[in-house]
Amino acid sequence: MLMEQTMRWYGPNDPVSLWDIRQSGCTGVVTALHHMAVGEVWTVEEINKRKKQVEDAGMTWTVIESLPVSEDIKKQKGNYKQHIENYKQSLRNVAACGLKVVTYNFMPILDWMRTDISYEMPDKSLALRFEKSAFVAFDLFLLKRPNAEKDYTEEEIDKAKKRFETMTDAEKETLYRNTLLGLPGSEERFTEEQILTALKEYKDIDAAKLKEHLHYFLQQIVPVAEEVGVKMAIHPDDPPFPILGLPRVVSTEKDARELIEAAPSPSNGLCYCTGSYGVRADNDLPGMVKRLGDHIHFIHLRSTKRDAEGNFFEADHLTGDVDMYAVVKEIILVSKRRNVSIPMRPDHGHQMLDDLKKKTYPGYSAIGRLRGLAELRGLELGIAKSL
Ligand code: DNO
Repeated sequence: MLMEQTMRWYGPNDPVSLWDIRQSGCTGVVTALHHMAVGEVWTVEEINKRKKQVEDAGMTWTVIESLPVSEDIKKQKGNYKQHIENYKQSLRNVAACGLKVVTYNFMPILDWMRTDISYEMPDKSLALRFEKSAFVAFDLFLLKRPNAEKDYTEEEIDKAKKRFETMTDAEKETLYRNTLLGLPGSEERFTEEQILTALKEYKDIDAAKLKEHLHYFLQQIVPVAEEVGVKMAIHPDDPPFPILGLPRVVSTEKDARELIEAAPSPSNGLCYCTGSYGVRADNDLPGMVKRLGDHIHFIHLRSTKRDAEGNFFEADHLTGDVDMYAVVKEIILVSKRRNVSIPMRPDHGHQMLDDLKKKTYPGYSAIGRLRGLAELRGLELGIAKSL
């Protein structure tokens, strides 16, 4: 069975409309109640309101991305027990509204991070990029995180210094804004003080501890998800390595396997994101689908191109380091074996053509994603027919 084609929609304020998504050939929409405070219960009424908007455009709300996990839960502090109860209630409510897949992540404080959100490609379209030296410069000289230099080699610090010296004030300001971009779907950015305070709270939480908290969270919520028929799909860390001294615990196949084993259930699964896992050369992407395929409930397809310096940019969907042919082939085989149509979305896209004149959410302009989706759809059909 072919994957179900979806696109992310950030809700009524998204400059990309539901009809744009429908015209891309999607049958499903991926969205969230971005206006709800993290930790609060999503009510049936609010969920149904959103669901109706999607259905009025002739599509289904296929996946929730994301039902966010509060910082208290990640740190096991403050109100975390209440937040876990609220999360369970939200799961019951989404199930009552007929929704079946819930994506979330367990990245401390920040979600995905890039230093550049308009990196010019040779064809003049714009891509998202992570530049190592710029990031180190941000950490050391803009944020001035206490003890940050301990996380870098002398050579890295040296390069960052040189890079910083080349930057104009406007470039520094842009770097600062890009790096501290708030959560997806929000316009707000963290202030320096907010981020430094938030970072301090993680000083006693290393990777082992954060993993423990993740596994505990799963052991609490997965039985409820199973009972109400919802599939949980954890999104990997983006980028898949520690940043700003914060641990990241969903970056590799081993991490994924451990979290599945911590709460075994058909409801405890993965959002398989080739863009995030693919930044690490040691992640075997097609092999992960083959081995973890039974647990994949949602798929993000995107490719990055990395270099030896630790930089990467988001390439076209079919180029870059991801062997998309091999990945899609494995997905087709797994879907056949399981007899399911797994929802997918083209993750991100270049800002191009008419979208260069528009302001859209970084990575989520319409035309670049449409290009990615069209290419992926053709690739999948071609492979499926030839198998
Ligand atoms: C970025 C996205 C992530 C993802 C969340 C899921 O574009 O892939 O922000 O939605 O991490 O919880």
